[in-house]
Amino acid sequence: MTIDAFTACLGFCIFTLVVTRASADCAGLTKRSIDDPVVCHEFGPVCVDNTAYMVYTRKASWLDAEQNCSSLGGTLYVMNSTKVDKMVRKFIISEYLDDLIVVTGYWTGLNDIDEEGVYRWPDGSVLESEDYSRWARNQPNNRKNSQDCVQIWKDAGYKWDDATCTKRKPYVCEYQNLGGPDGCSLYSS
Ligand SMILES: [Ca+2]
Ligand SMILES: [Ca+2]
Repeated sequence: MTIDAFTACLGFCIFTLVVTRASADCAGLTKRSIDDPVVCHEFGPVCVDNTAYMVYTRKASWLDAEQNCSSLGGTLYVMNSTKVDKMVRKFIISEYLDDLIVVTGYWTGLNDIDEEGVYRWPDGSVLESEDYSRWARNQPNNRKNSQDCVQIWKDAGYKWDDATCTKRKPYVCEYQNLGGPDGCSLYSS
């Protein structure tokens, strides 16, 4: 086995482990449509640059969602580039996930829990003004002084919106360093 093959296998195996753990009740990684029975609450993966993204439609508070992602070896979603933001958005739309559940939006990892107005990713890094962002119109607005967790908001074309962290929403987890593009071939649209 060449080094490359080994590396590819290693990435694949880790990836398979993560996804298998995440999808224990699921029929597989095949593309789903509105005609499928709703037996599965995990959808994906979508892969971008060594990171796999999975959508979980079982609703949870932001904190529970982050803990669920962590327990699977990941974190809540970091949509820090146009490419990633667009890919995940397209996946949600193409899988008709909004038709499977009543949804206003999906939790992401971005939050200003620690300090109002300072948005941080799960690793603690700050969203700076020059960084990629895609806020919905007039957002973030910290409505009623109680919005610290960021969703991708369905009614705003999945642009970003700060929302109340205790609200239960579906969410997106990400799993990093999966060993290259091999993992991505598991999902084919
Ligand atoms: Ca806030
Ligand atoms: Ca808001």
